[in-house]
Amino acid sequence: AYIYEEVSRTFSEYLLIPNLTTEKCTPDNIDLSTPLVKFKKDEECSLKLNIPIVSAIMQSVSNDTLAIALARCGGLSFIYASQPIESQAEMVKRVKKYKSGFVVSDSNLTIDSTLKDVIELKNRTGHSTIAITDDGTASGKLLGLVTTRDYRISRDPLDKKVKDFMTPFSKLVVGKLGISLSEANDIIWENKLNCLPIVDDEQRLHYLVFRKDYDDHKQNPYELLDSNKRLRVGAGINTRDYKERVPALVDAGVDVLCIDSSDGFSVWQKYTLDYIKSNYNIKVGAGNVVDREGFLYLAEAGADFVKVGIGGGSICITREQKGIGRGQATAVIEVAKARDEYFEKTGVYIPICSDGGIVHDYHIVLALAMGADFVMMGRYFARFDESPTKKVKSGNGYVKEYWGEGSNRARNWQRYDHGGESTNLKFEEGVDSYVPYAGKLRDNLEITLSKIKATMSSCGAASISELQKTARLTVVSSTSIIEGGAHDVILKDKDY
Ligand code: MZP
Repeated sequence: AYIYEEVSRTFSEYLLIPNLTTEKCTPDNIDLSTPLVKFKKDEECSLKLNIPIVSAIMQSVSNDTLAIALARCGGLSFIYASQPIESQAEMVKRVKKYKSGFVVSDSNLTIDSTLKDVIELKNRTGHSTIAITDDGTASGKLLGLVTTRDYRISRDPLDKKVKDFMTPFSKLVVGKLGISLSEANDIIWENKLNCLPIVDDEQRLHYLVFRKDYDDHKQNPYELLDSNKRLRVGAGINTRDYKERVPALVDAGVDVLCIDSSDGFSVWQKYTLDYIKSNYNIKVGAGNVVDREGFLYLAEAGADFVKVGIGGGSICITREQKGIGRGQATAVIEVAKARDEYFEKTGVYIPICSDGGIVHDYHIVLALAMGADFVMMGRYFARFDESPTKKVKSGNGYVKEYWGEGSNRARNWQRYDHGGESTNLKFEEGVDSYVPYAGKLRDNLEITLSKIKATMSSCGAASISELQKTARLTVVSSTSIIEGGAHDVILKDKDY
């Protein structure tokens, strides 16, 4: 056997050493965009992320709700593959149908509707504003709006409150009376407005049409859209039913695919890539691998990006069950080196994704500094309102369910498939667990991104590629890890 001389290390064993911080890399100047798929030297990458974060291909993480929330913040979800083809394609379609900035159009309320109908709809949808059209459809003429906000619509054009509210819009396009709700949507969309004033010929205000997502949404600068203004979405696939699954996902409008496997260094991945590349024009990532050989195999097989990581996931017991895997930091460092050499040799840059094992926000920066182009996370996202799992009361707080794809609960045997006739999960490689509930994705991600930018600023890097080139990392001793937390003080919020 070949024995590697160096120890296999994980993220917590490293720290970054600050570089000179300048005006160039203040948090406001930091660019978090990153390539998602391969591109040639001197060419623009055709598919980029606005932030270097994607969500895991897991039942307990990436459904359409989470995909919409994440794409609206600049990242991307890969809708989980361990479900029937039709339901996965439906999820993709729902993300592609979502039009950020859409005002309420599912009201089905007409002028004959009662207040009870309106209240029922408000309670059911959680929308703060309901539009009423003459025929109850989005193309009908707007007759009125019902809102719970205090800048309530007034039919009185002289109302001072409304006038004040309208002032900031005076330079922007306004809708004309008689406009349909869908026309209003288009104007809101085109002009990136949160609210559209509808006026008559004498510019007197009659209605304000709000964005559906007005409550929690100011236009997000990171929002991940393509040319037809739809959110981006990815989907996982496996090496068994790809001949049926891929066409359905492509028809549904998926932007990018990823072969999902716990061990991607296999001929099954090559066969899957061969088939997709000769029949479809869609980008597809492959993995997971943890070394140079695995990366080169998938690169040669045509992968558009390569995912790195075996056994580091929070719910993963692959290392205990099968004895395979590698410390995530060591795996990323080696694969990134192979990726850079491959780029030197061929002029083709293949992005790599560090998948699993991110415990602290700063681990994301470590992964990027070590050469990853983006990270994939499961546990992180499972904690949020938007993940598909149950929120359960625990003590004084809440937890959310989070289970691995290799657990008996998910039974995703295709992810752990070694070929042959067997179509069963023979033994578990993942656990069923809880994670602490953390609220809305957007609020948490904002904090994470601020931390990433603060760290990059300290490292003197204004972009991810600059961080990859200039970062300096050091291995830490176990005693210096203790020094890194609060120590030798009595914390005020602890009971003694
Ligand atoms: P984490 O973010 O929870 O640490 O790790 C998520 C990653 O763990 C996933 O993207 C996937 O690669 C991996 N995973 C998912 N299910 C299992 C399992 O059941 C697993 N063993 O290892």
